[in-house]
Amino acid sequence: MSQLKQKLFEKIEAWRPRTSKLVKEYGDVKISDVTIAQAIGGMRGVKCLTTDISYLDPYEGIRFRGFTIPETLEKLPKVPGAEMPYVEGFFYLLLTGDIPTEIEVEEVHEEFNARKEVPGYVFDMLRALPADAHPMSMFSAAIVAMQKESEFVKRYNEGLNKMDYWDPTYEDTLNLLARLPEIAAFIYRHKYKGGDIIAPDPNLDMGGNFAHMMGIDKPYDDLSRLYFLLHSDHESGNVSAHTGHLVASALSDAYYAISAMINGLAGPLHGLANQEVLRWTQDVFEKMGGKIPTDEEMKKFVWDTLNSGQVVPGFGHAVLRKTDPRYTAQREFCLSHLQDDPLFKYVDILYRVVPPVLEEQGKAKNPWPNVDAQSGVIQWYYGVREYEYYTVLFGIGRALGVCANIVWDRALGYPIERPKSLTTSMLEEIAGIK
Ligand code: HAX
Repeated sequence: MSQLKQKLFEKIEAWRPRTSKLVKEYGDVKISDVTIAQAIGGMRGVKCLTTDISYLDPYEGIRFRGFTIPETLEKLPKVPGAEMPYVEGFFYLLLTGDIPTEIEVEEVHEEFNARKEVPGYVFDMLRALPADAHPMSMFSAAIVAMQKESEFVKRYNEGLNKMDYWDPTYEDTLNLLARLPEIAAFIYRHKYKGGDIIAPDPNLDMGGNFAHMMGIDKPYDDLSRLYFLLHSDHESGNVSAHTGHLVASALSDAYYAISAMINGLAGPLHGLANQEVLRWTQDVFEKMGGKIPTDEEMKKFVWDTLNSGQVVPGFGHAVLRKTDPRYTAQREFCLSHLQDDPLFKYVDILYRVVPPVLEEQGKAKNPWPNVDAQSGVIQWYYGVREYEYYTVLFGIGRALGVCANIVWDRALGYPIERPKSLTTSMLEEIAGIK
C-alpha cells in the first residue's frame, strides 16, 4: 500500500466512529428548517450536506481543510524556483487533512506518474468528434470513455465489502486525476493547434507538466498550479461538486461521477461563466475600439446588459456575500505579472463599477466578483485566447476536490442521495392557501 493510501486508511479508521456516533446517538438533532422559498428556489441555504474537505463562509470565503487561500499557499511545499505550491501536495492536503512534507509530495508525484498513461482509444475518440464539439463535451466524453478501466466496478462485481468501497474508489480517482492534465492539453492542442501534440514530461510536477503540454512558457506553470488549487473545491452544494457526489452516491464509479461533474460545470451560471466574462469584456473592448473606458462609459455597458435581461457574468454568488478570495488571489497574480494589460484594466474598472450598479438594481444578493471574473483575462494574456476552453481548466481543478470528496463519501458509507419532493398543491396546502 502506498504511503498516501496507508495514511488515508488510518484517517478513515479514526473518522468512522465520529460519523456513526452522530447518526446513531444524535440523528434526531435538527440542523435546518426548510421554507417554501427554499424548496422552490434551488434549496439555497438548506443545510443538508456534509463534507470535511472544504467549508465556505459567506463573508470569509473558502477554507480548504481549515486553511484560507493565503494560508494554503503559504504552508504547502513549493516547487523549487516557483511562487506556487505543488498541486500534488495540495491534493494530499484535501485527501488527508494534513500539510505534506516534501517527501510526501514527491510520493504523490510518483503515484501520479505511475498512473498517468492515457489509453490510446481516448485520443482516437477525441479525434473522431466533430471539429466544432465544445471542449467541455470533449472533456466529459474522454472521461466517461475510460469508465471500462474502473477498479471499483471490477472489485464490486467480485463481491466487495461495503467497508472497502473507498479502496478501489481511491484507485479510480488517482488514475483519473493523473490523466486529466494530459487529456485536457490534448484537447487544446488537437482543437486549436492543428493537432501538434506535446508529449508529457514525467520529471515535471502536475502544474509544470500541464504548462509544458500546453506549449506555454513560465510563469504559466505557476498560473496552472494556482488555477487548479483555487478551483478545486467550494464545499459540497455547488452544481459541479454536488453532481459528482450525487452520481457517486448511486455507487456509479468515479469516471461516471467526474464526467457528470464536468457536465454540471459547463453551465453559464457556473463554470462556463469564465468564458462568458471574456466574451462580455471583449465585446466592450471592441465597442470601445480598444480604448480604456471611463467609469461612466463602463457603467452604461453594465446597465445595457442588465436592461436586456442578462446577468453580468463573474459577479454574484449563491453563498458568498463579499469579494471572492479566489478572485483576490488571481488579482494579486495579475498585479505582479500583467498589471499593464488592457483587459486586466477593464476587469479592474468592472470591480469598481459593477457592485454599485448591482446594488442599485437591487436584485443580486451579492454584488461582488466571483472566481470567474478574473480568470479568463489571465489565460488570454498568456495566449490561451480560445475562451470556450477555459472551463476545461476549471474542470481539472474541480476534479481534485470532487475526487477527494468521493473517496471520503465511500469511506464513511454515505448512502444514496434521495431528497423528498412535494407537489405545488401540497405546498399551497401547507401555506394555508387551500
Ligand atoms: N447579474 C445580474 N443579475 C444577477 C447577478 C448578476 N451577476 N447575480 C444575481 N442576479 C440576479 C439573479 O439572476 C436573480 O434574479 P431573478 O430574481 O430575476 O431570478 C436575483 O439577482 C437574485 O439572485 P441571487 O440570489 O443573488 O443569486 P443566485 O444564488 O440565484 O445565483 C449566481 C447565483 C452565481 C448564479 C448569479 O449571481 C449569477 O447568475 N451570476 C452571474 C453568472 C456567474 O458569474 N456565475 C459564476 C458563479 C461562480 C461559480 O459558480 N463559478 O463556477
